Amino acid sequence: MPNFKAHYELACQLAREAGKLALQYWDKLEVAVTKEAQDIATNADLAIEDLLVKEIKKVYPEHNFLTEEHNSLDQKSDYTWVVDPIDGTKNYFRKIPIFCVAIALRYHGEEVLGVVFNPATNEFFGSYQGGGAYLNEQKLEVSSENSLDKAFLYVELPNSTKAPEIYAKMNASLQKLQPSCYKIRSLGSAELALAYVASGAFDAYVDLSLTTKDWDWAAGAALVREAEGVYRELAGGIRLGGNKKLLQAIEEILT
Ligand code: LIP
Repeated sequence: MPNFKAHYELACQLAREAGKLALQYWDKLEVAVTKEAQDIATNADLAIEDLLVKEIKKVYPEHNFLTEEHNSLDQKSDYTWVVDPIDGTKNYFRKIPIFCVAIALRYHGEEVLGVVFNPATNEFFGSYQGGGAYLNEQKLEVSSENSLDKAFLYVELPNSTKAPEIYAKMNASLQKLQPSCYKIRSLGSAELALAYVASGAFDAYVDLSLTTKDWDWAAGAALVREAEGVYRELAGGIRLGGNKKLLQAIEEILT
């Protein structure tokens, strides 16, 4: 397995530059693209993604890219950069400081590096395989809570334009989960939520939306795994992150 430290250092430097740009754009935001009825990209999303991809390409011109906006590129490389310039755009657009720049690297399909940076709070989460997971200078480990009835859960909910079958499944899962745990929260940034699972702030992540894309979770999955946790997908498409025992309890409730 190669060493990913140099890739990680590049990702950290670029995430900081991207974060600076996100704050600079905050006073001159415009909706640049309306994707589906409730899905937007701002001028900042586009500019930040362009910056990240351009700078990574300078160092790794042969790598693949999987990005939220318009820079995906398959060059049949073993390496794929997964980039969400701003995860939580709807929060960002409304000046709610719960959003992040998210950069992940996959090697042969496995997430080996994850950086999640919220420039509004200066929380910088980073990890690469074998290097530990950190929030700023603090080393991270997922929560050791394994009783579901005491667990503080992040639940990812779908956008409101999705198919009714998705609501039916989500409602059925919520009806089982809510009375079984301590408390449920949803913040509007899956990447940031997974970073908070890596830090132990949330005991587990439960994605009931069935609609998150790779760039919504790849960096967070790397962080959770490097913080001694597990990130995985259940057969029906629900995605979970947290410690192994708690995830087992959640899986039992949901299946
Ligand atoms: C969001 C996703 C995010 C998820 C939110 C929402 P936005 O879209 O990117 O990962 O947690 O619920 O769907 O706000 O970035 O357009």
